[in-house]
Amino acid sequence: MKLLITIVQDADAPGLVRALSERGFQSTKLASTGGFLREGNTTLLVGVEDAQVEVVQEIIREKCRTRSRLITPGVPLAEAPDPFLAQPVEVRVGGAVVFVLDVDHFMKV
Ligand code: 2BA
Repeated sequence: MKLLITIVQDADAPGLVRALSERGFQSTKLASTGGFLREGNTTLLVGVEDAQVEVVQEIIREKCRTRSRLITPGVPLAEAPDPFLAQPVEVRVGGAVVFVLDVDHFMKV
């Protein structure tokens, strides 16, 4: 069995959870925050049999889009050593970041 720790953008999470559920995959949704943008994102825990990992990854690919975010470095213009440092910078986020972990043991009581 594998555990897919899947970090997605909040906007993609409802559609992904629905699509997984429709295909019979259970998931647990956690509210999380990205360390770089410090914005909310969603972490899904999905436990699946080894043979199903590819299927789940394909659903994730279908449902999660890459988006661009513009961030402005937090240096006041007057204090910036170079005016270009204060220009907004484009950051591409997602579609999804997926960690696939081996599960030693799984039980439901
Ligand atoms: P954030 O940490 O908020 O990062 C958002 C996006 O900012 C990243 O998108 C990446 O394009 C960019 N970024 C991150 N760190 C950067 C840096 N030091 N310099 C320049 N650009 C940087 P994604 O790579 O798609 O990641 C989306 C979210 O997935 C991340 O949100 C974070 O919550 C999570 N994530 C990504 N890689 C991870 C990892 N190795 N371990 C744990 N979480 C990770």
